[in-house]
Formats: sequence, C-alpha cells, structure tokens
Amino acid sequence: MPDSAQVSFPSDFLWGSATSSYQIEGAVREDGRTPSIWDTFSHTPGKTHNGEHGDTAVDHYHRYREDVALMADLGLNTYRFSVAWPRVQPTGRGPAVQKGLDFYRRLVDELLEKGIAPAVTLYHWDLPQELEDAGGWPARETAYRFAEYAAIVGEALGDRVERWITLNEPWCAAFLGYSSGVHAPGRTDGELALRAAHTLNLAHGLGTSALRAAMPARNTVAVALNSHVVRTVSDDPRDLEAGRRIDDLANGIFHGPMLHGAYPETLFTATASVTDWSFVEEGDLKAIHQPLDALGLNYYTPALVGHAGSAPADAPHSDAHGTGAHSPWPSAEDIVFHQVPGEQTAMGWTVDATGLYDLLKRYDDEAPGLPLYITENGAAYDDRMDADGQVRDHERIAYLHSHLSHVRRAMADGVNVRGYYLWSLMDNFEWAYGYSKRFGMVYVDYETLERTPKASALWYAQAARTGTLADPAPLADPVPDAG
Ligand code: IFM
Repeated sequence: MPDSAQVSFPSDFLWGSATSSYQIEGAVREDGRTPSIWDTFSHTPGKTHNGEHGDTAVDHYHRYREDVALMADLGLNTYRFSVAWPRVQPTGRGPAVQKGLDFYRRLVDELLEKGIAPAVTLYHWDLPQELEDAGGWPARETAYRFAEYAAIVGEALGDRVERWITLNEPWCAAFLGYSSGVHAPGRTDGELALRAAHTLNLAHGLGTSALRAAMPARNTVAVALNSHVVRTVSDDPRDLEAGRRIDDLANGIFHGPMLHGAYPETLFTATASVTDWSFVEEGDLKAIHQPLDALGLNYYTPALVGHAGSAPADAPHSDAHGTGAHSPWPSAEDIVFHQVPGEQTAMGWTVDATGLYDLLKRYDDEAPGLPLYITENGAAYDDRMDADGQVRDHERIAYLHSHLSHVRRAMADGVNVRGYYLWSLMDNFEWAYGYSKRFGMVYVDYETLERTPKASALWYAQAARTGTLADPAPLADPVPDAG
C-alpha cells in the first residue's frame, strides 16, 4: 500500500455520504404518506431491537435544511438519498401525491444551492404495504408498479437530478426480506426469495427504461449492489464449489441478468430443489439487460465460506449470513460461513479493506471501463460523546483511511472509480438493530436529535477538501475544527 502522503485523488472525484428514507426521515404519517413494509414490520413485536421503529427516526423530513448545511460545512460535493415510495405514491399505484414530491424537490433545491450533487435512489426497502399485501416482490406485478413509480419521480426531478439509482441492495430485499425474514416483510420461504430476486431484476430493467423515457438524456442510471466478496477457507474443490454457489446466489443472480443478460447456469442447477424458475418469462432478460451508465457497489466486509465438513468443531463461524434455521440462502444448507479473522466493527463485521479492492477489480472485469461508485462503505462503532462534547471515533477514521486507500489503489491499477459515498451521513435507524448501531460520521443525540460531527466527519471533510488522506493517528485527537 502507498503511504498516506502518496494517496491523492483526482480533483473531479466525488466525495459524498449516503442515507435512506426510512432510516432518517420520520414523519411517517405526514402529507399523505402511508405505511411501508418497514412501518408494519418494525411495529410487529419482536422484529426489531427494543421494538424500535422509524416513526421519528432522526426527523430529517423537518430538519433537511440543517442536514444539507452540515454536508456543505463538511465540504461534500454529492449526497445519495432515497425517495420513500409510499410518500410519493401511497398505494403503490396511480397518481402521485404532490406534497410528497414537493419534499424531495425542496431537498434537491437545497442541495443544488449548496453545490452538492444529488444522487437519488428510487428503492431502499420501503415498499408500500398495499403492494406487499398484493404479493410484494415475489409477484411480478410489483416490477410494473415500480416502473410506473420510477417514471413519476423521474419526471418530477429529472430536470435537476442527474444521478439515478434504481434499487439499493436487491439481495437484502429478496433474501433478508423473504428467506431469513430478518428484514421486512419478514417472510421465510426460499422460493419466494428467488421469485423476489427476479422481480427486483425486472423492476430494475423496466425502471431504467421508464426513467430514461421520462428524463433528459444527460442523466445517468445505475443500480447499487451489495455484491459479496466471497472467499473460501481453502482450495479444496469442495470449498471452491461452496464459494461458487454463494457467489451465484449473492452476486450472479443480480449482475448476471443486469450486466450480461443471463442468470448463471449453475444457479439453476444449484436451486433446482427450490424452484424451477418458470417465473422467468420470455423477454424478461432482455428487459433487465439495459445498458447502465455506472454501477454502484456497497461494501462492508468479505464472506468466508467452506463446505459443511470444512468447519473444525470449535471454529468460530459467522451467524450474520449463516446457514442455520431461516437461512437467507435457499439451497445452501451444506455450506458453512466462517468468521473472517481480524478486528470487528460493532456489527461483528470484520474490517478488511482488501475486500473493497478485490470487489472493484472484480467489477472492472465484469464490466470493463464502466464507471464505478462506492455507493456505501462505512462502519458502526459504539460511539459516545465525551464530557467536552467531542466524539472521538478513531476506529472509524482508521476504517475510512484503509478503505479509501484501497479505492485509490484500485484507481491506480486502472479501475474507473468515480466517487465514494460514506455510509452514513448521520446515526440512524439500523433496521432490525433499531438505534443500537451507529454508522454516522455525525453523532445524533436520540433524545434531542441534536447533530454533532464526530472526529471522523472532520477527517473526511479534510479528505474531501484536499483530495488526500491525512494520516489517521495525529489528526484524530485533538479533534480539529471543521472549517
Ligand atoms: O444501513 C444499511 C443500509 O440501509 C444498507 N446497506 C448496509 C447499511 C448498514 O447495515
């Protein structure tokens, strides 16, 4: 690795942060918004940490001006947020609610005024409950509804937003939502998850076409995948086979049709006991395989897998994506997820920045030359505010430093990386973990909702302003001024 002094980024590199609607907005019953699957799920006893939900979240709906001002103070030049489908089209069909669209227009105008380029994600998991009641993502009709919704938002904001992302992490929406059930809507059926994956793919393709028809041609369309970096415990053919199967279920199932117009053949054989895939209709793959202007990659940690016999009896193995009851991986019961060795974040995810490098190299091979964005990267730590009002999140600075260094390394090796969105702008509702995990570079006091930039925000601000990565140790303490 180059040392810090040599790590500098091109002047047109995008430095941003990312959030999503349900995690920050609150105001769930205002201006015509109706419940999403996450409202229903989080209000169902036992589904989230302490029964926490996004009713108020961090009240971004009312505090967006303050939040945009914060981003401007930090010198960010882009911001990725998502639109809440049930705010814009409450039943998931029919005409739009003007007040819902107006909120996003005000937000976008505020960003533009501060010189921050908005990047809009259309779907970050808050499906209108009415659509779930009609079958949800396993029902192909939902893809057509998504295309209609994409056209509405594209028409409303396409004159001022140039960067568009159809879906965020369809793997989570399909597998955590419909197979393991740890995310909304909490269903636990492997076949439904595979159907959902296909409908999400179709929604991406139809949504891309609908967006393009509704917007000026200069705008760009991408998708944000949480493509897994799958490593195997050994080169034993049984472990390599386990790795390939997980790669199909995690990655090929989405990038196959989106980038190459086909599902991997090996995915069909590996899932034959779960489904016959007859839900894939003629013309679907063509509809999904739209040329993309860019690809978004979300990265947190790699996965380490092996065949069932690969686990020594006392070896620690990971439950996060494990294969116990209600595995998110239909048809992968004989595969073991091992704990990746090394330091862990508060999520129990191992810090391994080389995984981000490997991911970027892999997608440069899958789609040579396609502009790549890291649409999410970051870490949760048990941050606390010291008596002097400072949040000294030194571990997060080290995390960001190492990951950004590997981004730069990939760029030096010729990978076309154009920008980085830190997850997340501020602490927020971390899905089933409620408010117990803090991913923000800005600390939120959940009593007062006051925002305070952590040391990492100030470190990141310096990176955004100078295009270089300051050495983590000396900068982290004392906390420097933002300006
Ligand atoms: O908070 C989530 C985000 O909504 C999607 N990607 C992963 C983040 C951290 O778990």
